[in-house]
Amino acid sequence: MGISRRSFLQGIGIGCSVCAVGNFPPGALARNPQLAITGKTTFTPSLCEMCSYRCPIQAKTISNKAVFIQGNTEAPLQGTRVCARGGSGISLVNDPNRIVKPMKRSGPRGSGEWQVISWQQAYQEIAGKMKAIKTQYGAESIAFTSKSGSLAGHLFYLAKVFGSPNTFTHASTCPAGKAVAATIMAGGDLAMDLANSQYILSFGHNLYEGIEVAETHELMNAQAKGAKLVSFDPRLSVLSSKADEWYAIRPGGDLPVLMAMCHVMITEKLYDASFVEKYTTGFDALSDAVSQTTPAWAEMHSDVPADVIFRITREIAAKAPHALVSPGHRATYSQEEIDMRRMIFVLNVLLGNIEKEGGMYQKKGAGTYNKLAGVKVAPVLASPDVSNVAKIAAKRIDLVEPQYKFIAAGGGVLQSIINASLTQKPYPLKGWIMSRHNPLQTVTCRPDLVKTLEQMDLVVSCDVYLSESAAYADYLLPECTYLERDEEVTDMSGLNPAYALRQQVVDPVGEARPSWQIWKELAVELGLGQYYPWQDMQTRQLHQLNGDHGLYNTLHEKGYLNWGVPLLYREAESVRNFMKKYPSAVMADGDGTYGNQLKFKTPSGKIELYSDQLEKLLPDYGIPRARLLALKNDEELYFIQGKVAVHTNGATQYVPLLSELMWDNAVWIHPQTANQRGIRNGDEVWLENSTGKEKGRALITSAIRQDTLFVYMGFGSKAGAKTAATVHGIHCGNLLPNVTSPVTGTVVHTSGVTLRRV
Ligand SMILES: Nc1nc2c(c(=O)[nH]1)N[C@H]1C(S)=C(S)[C@@H](COP(=O)(O)OP(=O)(O)OC[C@H]3O[C@@H](n4cnc5c(=O)[nH]c(N)nc54)[C@H](O)[C@@H]3O)O[C@H]1N2
Ligand SMILES: Nc1nc2c(c(=O)[nH]1)N[C@H]1C(S)=C(S)[C@@H](COP(=O)(O)OP(=O)(O)OC[C@H]3O[C@@H](n4cnc5c(=O)[nH]c(N)nc54)[C@H](O)[C@@H]3O)O[C@H]1N2
Ligand code: SF4
Ligand SMILES: [Mo]
Repeated sequence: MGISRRSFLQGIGIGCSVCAVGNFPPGALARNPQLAITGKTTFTPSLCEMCSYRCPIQAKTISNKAVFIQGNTEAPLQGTRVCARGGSGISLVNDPNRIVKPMKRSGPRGSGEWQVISWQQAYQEIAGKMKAIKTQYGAESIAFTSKSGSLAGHLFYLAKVFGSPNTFTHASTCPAGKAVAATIMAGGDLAMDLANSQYILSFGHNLYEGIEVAETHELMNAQAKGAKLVSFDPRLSVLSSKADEWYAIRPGGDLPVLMAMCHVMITEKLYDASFVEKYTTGFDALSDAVSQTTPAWAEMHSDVPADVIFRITREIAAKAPHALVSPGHRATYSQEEIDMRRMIFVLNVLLGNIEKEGGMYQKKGAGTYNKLAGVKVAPVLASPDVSNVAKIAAKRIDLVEPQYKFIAAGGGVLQSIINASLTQKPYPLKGWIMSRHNPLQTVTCRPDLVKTLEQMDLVVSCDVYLSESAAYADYLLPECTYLERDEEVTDMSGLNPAYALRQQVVDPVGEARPSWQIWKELAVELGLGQYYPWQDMQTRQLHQLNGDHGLYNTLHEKGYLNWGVPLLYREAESVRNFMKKYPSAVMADGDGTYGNQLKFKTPSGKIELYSDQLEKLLPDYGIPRARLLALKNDEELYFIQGKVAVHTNGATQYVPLLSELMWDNAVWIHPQTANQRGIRNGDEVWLENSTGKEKGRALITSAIRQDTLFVYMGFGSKAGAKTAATVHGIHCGNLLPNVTSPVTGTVVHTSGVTLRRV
């Protein structure tokens, strides 16, 4: 594809926005007269929640008003850095348009007519309706959904004591693809040592816009030290613009390129044979599977030139093992998700980069670390103190098909709520309790989701705003923002053990409450109070810390604590440092490493390049076979999406500072594609397919393939609170049919659309 990365798009104007700030510059206050408050100043360490990455932060408050946020310097990878969204948390907490009292719908669903009610009335009426559904249809007829994290734990515990197995996180709309692939192959997820990598391939992992401050910063450091970054993305993302090479890959063309790279690695014997021999099974079956997947073949399916595939494979192999292929974060470009993510892990294995500097590694939590050190280095957290809860007999609505056996229950296949509701199979769903979740924006197929919500007897949303989905609820329960609540201790271990804590920075506004309190109080109203022996968050934290008051106080004071030295099992120097620090540590192997400690929770105990258990379940999926299913028809263009640096998913469009920064998601259109349709820059355009029709504004740019349209996700809400950023732009869920990829159960985020001028 002949797009040069120099012809960078005009008019987007958003760069990588991870900014290091000094210690609370005085200008931060002076520039904003609203914040020129005087009084007692405090600094509280906590965790951000402007996205679910939860970076360690430190918040400055004056007289109980949050005025400034920066990173928590106790966390080495964070420093003072936060991203634009993290810094704007003060705009969220101080926003007069937040929902701060419980509300009950007074008009039709989605109409926006509400009446304020008391917490007591909310609990009584919701509990009454839940009991009625339980009596008529069974407890399993209520679905509980939440973004994963500590909040999900409390909602899912309510589901459990109430008797419903149907709990879902956002996983099947986000990271489940790589998580399932890692589970099948390596028995669990692997993390990246980006900072020390010398050669990095990204297949749409967009770390300079889909920001996670620590990882983004590590990538910046690696590049500063001279690492080569190659980006495959159908459009020139900010990451692509900062890469050494960018290839405008055809949407869904990743699997062929990965298989061709694997083909070159094997046929040219560039792979780490001793690693493969010692730690893997299934190499011969893998070699067979990629024997025909040549770079020339991959070029036909991806538009990435064959000579480029040859060269890049040789280059990265030359830098092995200090090189990696990013497993990516968000699913899912095509129905071949499981094979695509598995092939990424395969390439990392062939590079022999596991537990090597600049490669992939297993996270080392306190349990593992202490065992190796032969002493208690870090505290091991106690699990929540909860009474025995009866096992639920009812089966989940999803995960019934054997192909889904690798999906973590609790995460589940979120979009099966649509299928079960509309087909009444395997049984009808009559209630939906959602927390920190905006499915109308973030799941798929908005029209079917509206039908799903309309046929429910009860819909409850716990949110900080009247989101598009909350607008379809019967009850809106206002959670206080992350700066107004305490939460459990979070495990943040990486190369060594670490914990962090979210703690209250300011008093909650209005009657907003933390959701752990809301679900506990609702449980009491349901007559399930006996399952809640704990008093408040402090008692839970103290229980987690095994009653260690000293540790409790230090964690509250610092907000983030880590122990020991970074440990990579297969790096002799790392192991030497570890053994020097802990004289009682397990002896190193003959070669001075902990290579023998590297184990994988798979049936063979090795990395399964070919998975028997998967092959038995689904003969077609046992080994990548590069069957590429069509993502669009011939008349259509590919429709793809991504994150923008200054917004989070379908959430921050409500936040004043961010809504003002960016309030529309223009449609990226290649000049030739626009010319053919008489479209000029700024024109209004229609995007349409069998799912829906959306009106947007054209951004003509050569930073995208001719056959592809791109928008940033999260705009164009059709209901809920109105801000500049919710009323403008393209609603992605209205252009995505409900398609699930096999084995991973993830929603496919690529579709086909037609394009014309309004
Ligand atoms: N088309 C398309 N769809 C996508 C994606 C895509 O790229 N394209 N990306 C996917 C990805 S990666 C993800 S992770 C999902 C995310 O989708 P969701 O899981 O729905 O998460 P968000 O949109 O981040 O936030 C959901 C809601 O949380 C509310 N909220 C914020 N803070 C709090 C809080 O402290 N308490 C409570 N109770 N509520 C709060 C916000 O107001 C918002 O309404 O979307 C996925 N959907
Ligand atoms: N600023 C910001 N940061 C965030 C978030 C946010 O909403 N905003 N969300 C957080 C969350 S929940 C997540 S999951 C991560 C997400 O982090 P990423 O997964 O890195 O983010 P996306 O922007 O969704 O990345 C998708 C990229 O893939 C490209 N793409 C689309 N189709 C294809 C294809 O077929 N092949 C290839 N190779 N590329 C394709 C898109 O153009 C886009 O650049 O970011 C986290 N950080
Ligand atoms: S990446 Fe930004 S928004 Fe997300 S948690 Fe970190 S600072 Fe907050
Ligand atoms: Mo995500």
